[in-house]
Amino acid sequence: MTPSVSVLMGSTSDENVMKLAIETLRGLAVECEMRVLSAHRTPEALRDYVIEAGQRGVKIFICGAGGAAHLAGAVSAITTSPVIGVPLVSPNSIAGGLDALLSIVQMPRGIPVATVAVGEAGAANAGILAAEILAIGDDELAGRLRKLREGMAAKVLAG
Ligand code: RP5
Repeated sequence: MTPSVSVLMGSTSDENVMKLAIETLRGLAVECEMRVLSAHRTPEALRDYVIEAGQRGVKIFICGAGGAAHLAGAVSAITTSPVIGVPLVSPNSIAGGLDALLSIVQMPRGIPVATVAVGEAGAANAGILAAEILAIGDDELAGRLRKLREGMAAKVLAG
């Protein structure tokens, strides 16, 4: 079965955080695939992959990158599928990932990237957001998302 979601990251050094997006998607029974591809180190391979993945049936791209984080914007330039950007803290980050946050969130008009929080919360939320987009046409997935929310509420109320 073709995965519905592709989880991309600019470097293997991003994997520790981006695996949270994958774990979140798997927890919701959403098929996904993962690739390490860089907008600046492997631009041709990135373009080939995004086109080929779309042809295979991948519907949403989650992109995590740090520093001058242009992976999500580059992917959004190639596809009209929804792109979710996760700003990461890289070894050369300034201001705790503010550099990546601004790079990802400040896309020029016309080429959108849905930007989530910096780091682990953002990676997990990217998985949930991708599932929520898919759940528009999938009642069973919508039910699993409701259960996830109910579990969170129960934890809070249990103190
Ligand atoms: C970005 O540069 C990557 O997404 C990573 O967050 C950062 C550092 O990459 P490495 O130098 O660790 O490969 O492109």
